[in-house]
Amino acid sequence: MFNPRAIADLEREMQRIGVSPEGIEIMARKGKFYKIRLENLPLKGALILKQEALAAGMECALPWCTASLTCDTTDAILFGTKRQFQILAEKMKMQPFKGAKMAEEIEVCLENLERREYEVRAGGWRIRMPPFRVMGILNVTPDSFSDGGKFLSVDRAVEHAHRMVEEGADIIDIGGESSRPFSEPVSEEEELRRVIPVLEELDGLKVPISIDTYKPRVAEEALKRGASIVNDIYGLRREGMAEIAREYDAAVVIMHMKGEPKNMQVNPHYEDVIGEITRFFRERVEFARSHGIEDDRIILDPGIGFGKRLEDNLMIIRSLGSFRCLGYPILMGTSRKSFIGKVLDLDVSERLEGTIATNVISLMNGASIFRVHDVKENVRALRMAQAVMEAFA
Ligand code: 7PJ
Repeated sequence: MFNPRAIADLEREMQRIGVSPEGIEIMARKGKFYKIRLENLPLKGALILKQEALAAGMECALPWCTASLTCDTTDAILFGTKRQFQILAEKMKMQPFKGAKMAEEIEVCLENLERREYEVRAGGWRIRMPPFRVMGILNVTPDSFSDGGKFLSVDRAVEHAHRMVEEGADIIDIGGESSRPFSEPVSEEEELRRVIPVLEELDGLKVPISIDTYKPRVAEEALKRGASIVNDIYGLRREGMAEIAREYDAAVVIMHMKGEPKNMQVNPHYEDVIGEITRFFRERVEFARSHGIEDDRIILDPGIGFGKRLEDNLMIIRSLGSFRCLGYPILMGTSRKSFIGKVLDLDVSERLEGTIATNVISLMNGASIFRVHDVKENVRALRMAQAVMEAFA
């Protein structure tokens, strides 16, 4: 939808034919095309919104029930240029039936969609983006689907972590419970037994460590031993997790998952996968904030493969940009996952190229952090993609 590169190219082309700086500024706003969805609007407010949108020369799509006046609330899809959105927001500020609230939502979303830089605080670390960041996966489980068992001994896990850092990993993500589809949970004790010795050996590592767990106690023990990010596939839904993240000033990855690993791939179904994940993110962000977790400690992750069909995963990668409306950096975990195997008909050991393709497109669509097994190869591909995206920008 909104492509900052295309705008930069448009501005440069105007410069080349000698357009004045003032003129470029005014006109560039008409070259930025956005789509924003507003939810749960009162019917009367939505009808005013539609009138004002049309008056500004843009569009506001509403469902049939708003024309027949048979619903009380509705969603709306707005699309138009940045200039048109600005005119619309000014007009809506003065309107009744939640006009001011809609105006504010439009302005906040517009600002977030244009945002290109994030800084995440994780314990004492500050993680700036861009550049993109790569999170290297360190599985210390006997049953992880792609490298299960390989890094079970502490020494080998530690060695692998160091190798990933040498290859360009900016974060090391340690996990002691497999969350592959249909897997059974492991006990807290077993998970601790797997991850704690590795964490102790990684003391002093020169990049931040994240702990891939949904168990508050495992998170706490890891944070005590130097981890600074809680990577939670349950999105802080387990009792006590938010409090612990807050207490240790950790950053949190809030991931979307439908169901649990045990049952998530049993007939997953969405009416509207992007809308559903967006609502989940909004609710979870509010929850995190209400527990004292600050905005610059929050990372969002749509949870590729967690209760999603092939078409859902593909749609999420395509539509990633719309999550940027919320204003948080986006993490993507596509590495070697089965949707790649389905498209390419390839076994898990043969999914590197597919992983790279999904990561490059996600980068272009606004993702900032990439969780991968193959650090060196993904770093190279993403750096190359970034160079093309930033050429002359
Ligand atoms: C993800 C994860 C992911 C985040 C796993 C696997 C399954 N954490 N942990 N995002 N996936 N944040 O690596 O295939 O996609 S475990």
